Formats: sequence, structure tokens, C-alpha cells
Amino acid sequence: MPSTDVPGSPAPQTQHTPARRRLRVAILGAGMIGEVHRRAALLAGAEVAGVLASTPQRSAEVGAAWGVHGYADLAEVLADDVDVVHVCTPNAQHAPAAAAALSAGKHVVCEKPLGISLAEAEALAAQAEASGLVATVPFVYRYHPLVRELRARVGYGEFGTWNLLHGSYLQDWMLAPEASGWRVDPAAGGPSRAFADIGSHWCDLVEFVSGVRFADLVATVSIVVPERPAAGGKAFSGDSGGELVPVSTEDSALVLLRTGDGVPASTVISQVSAGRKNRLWFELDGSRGSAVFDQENPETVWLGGPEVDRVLHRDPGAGSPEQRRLATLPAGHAQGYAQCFELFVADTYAAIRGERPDGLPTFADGARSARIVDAVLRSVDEGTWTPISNGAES
Ligand code: SOE
Repeated sequence: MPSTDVPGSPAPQTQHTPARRRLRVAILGAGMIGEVHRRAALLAGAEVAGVLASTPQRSAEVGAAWGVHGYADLAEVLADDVDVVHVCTPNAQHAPAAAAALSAGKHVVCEKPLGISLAEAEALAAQAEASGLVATVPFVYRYHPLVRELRARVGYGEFGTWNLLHGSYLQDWMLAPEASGWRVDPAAGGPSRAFADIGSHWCDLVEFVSGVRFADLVATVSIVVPERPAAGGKAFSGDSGGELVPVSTEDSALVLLRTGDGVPASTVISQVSAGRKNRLWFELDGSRGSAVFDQENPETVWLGGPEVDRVLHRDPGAGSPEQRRLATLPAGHAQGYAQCFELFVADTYAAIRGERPDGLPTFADGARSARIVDAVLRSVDEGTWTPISNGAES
């Protein structure tokens, strides 16, 4: 089963993490996802102390807009009396910023990928483990209540043994040839783009729900827009306006996977599929039944049977304990991505207070994801089935 433990036991109650004081947090990065972290932190009852953006001037502007301090640099963040640092910067800064925050005794929430190389991600996960601090990665789709319901039903044996696992994660925000941003620059985004960004979510979620571990894979990737404007535009805006530069990172990836027990799986990952906005979809086919989840329609799941199929609704009054815990609104009052993020951040803060929330994605899960990304890149280079490293977890 995937690791769900919070590193360190018991969680430290240092001067930075008093049990009752309101947590103080700093946000690194002021793009789309920095804003999502900020909202989730506020809703979880934290005080956002400040923000560090791409330049001191931008920090001051965002700080003024958020009503918080705008930090001049990372050293000022680390010297501040904050309990938690949220790392929401471009990918290449994740590992150095998170490592510095852990060294300064801060708990960390770090966006994936943990590093732009496997070595960086492994080192960061090891540092987090040794620190005893709480270090989490927003694999937030784990926080859809019906994802927990399916996971519980897998645990009860409802679906039998797995015949095959399959699905896709499709977006279209890189469809336009003029779409760009820092992710297109491998120095800032890393050597994998679509797979590291969203294929990572699909693999995390399918392993989390089904309980399998993928052991090896074979992948092919494609670049459908060979030149894009140089980085500088905003993600999802289609606006960039720089000179054209060659693209070296994938727009799509097709991956066949196998578990150690030989269960076959496949996924299609794309950011150039017109009309698909954020469609993470999977089907788990077992010897007794099947299960389908669609991230864009997360209020129901489909349960396939040999004779009768059923549709299950999210409902705080029904189902497994975790489904009930995470269903914070009544049935029919739609929960979605924002609530997933809020529940993830709330669970991270609960872990900092010494609780042990189930299914909290940690740096160990981030390192696991980096191993899969690494195997995809190696498979593409070598054109063959490639084992996924077990890392320190084996
Ligand atoms: C952009 O592709 C993005 O924001 C990802 O970075 C997130 O991880 C995903 O949840 C939604 O899409």
C-alpha cells in the first residue's frame, strides 16, 4: 500500500508548533496555485504571515493585495516566526526552498514535483523523514470523498482481484501554439512537463485507491507544438508574447504499466486535448466488479457489476468513515477541487498538531512520484520496458 504515514513519531511540539496557537504560514509563489494554497490556509484557520513572489517588487504588490507582508527573499522568510512554509514556486525552486525551510525547522507543504531530478526528490524526502517535521505534497485528488469511498470498498474486497486498471488525465490549456509559461522551459519546469504535472496525479491516485504498486512501465511521449513563445506568460492564460523557442518537453504521454503481480494498467496523459479541462478519469476492473471515478464529476462514482451497475452519490450520511469525514457539504451541494485542497491543508495542519489523518500525502509519496516520472523518461530514452526504482522504501 502507498505510504500514508506522517514522517516522525510523535509529531514535534517545538516552539514553532504549539498545540493551540494559530499556525503562522508563509507562501512562496504568488501564481494560480499560490493563491489556492493561501485560501486553503486561511480556511484551515492559519494566519498567512507573508508571501514571497518572483521579485521583491512583486512580493510587495501581492503582499499589499493579500494584506500580508511581502518578503524580500527566502532568508527573510526563514528568519520569520512562521510554522509552515508552502512552496508554490516554479518546479526548479521546489527542492532548494523546501530543503532550506526544513533546515530552518519549518513544516513544509511543497508542490509536486518535489525536485526536477530523482536525486533531488529522494534527498528531500530523506531530509524530511530525518527531521521529524511534517512535510506534505498536494496530491489533493485523494481528498474527493468518493475516492475514499472507493478505497474503503477496495479494502473490504468488494471488487475482488484486479484484472486491469486504466484511464487518462486530459487537459487542453497547452493546445494553442501560443500557450507557454515557465513549465515549457526545462531549466525551470524540469525534463518532464505533462507527465510530471498531471500524470503524477493519475499514478498517485490509482495506487492510492487500488492499493497496487506499479513495478515497471513503457512510455511514449509526443510534442505536438515544436516551438512555443519563450517562458514568461501566465499558466492557463494563453498569454505569453515572447520569441519562439524550441520545445523539448512533452505535451502528451502514453504509458503502459504493470504491477509486481502482473496486473496491467494504462494511462493517457495530455495537455492538448481540446475540451478536456481537468479530466482525471480512471476505471479499476476487478474479478467481482469495476469502479469508475471522474474528477470533473466527483459527486458520483459508477460501480459496474456483472448484472447490475450502480451509481453512488457523495453523502456525509452514508458510506465509509473517511467518505463521511471528508463530505463537508450535504449530498447534492457540489464539492470539488477547492474543497479537496482545503481538506488536504487542514489535514496537514492537523498532523502538525500531532494528529494522524488517514491518507495524507507526504514527501515519501512525492519521492514515489518522482521515481515514476524518472522511469517514464528513461523508458522514452531507451524505448523499452523500464523498472520503477523502489528507492529507500523497499
Ligand atoms: C496544471 O496542469 C495544474 O494546475 C496542475 O499543476 C495541478 O497539479 C492539477 O491539479 C491541475 O492542473
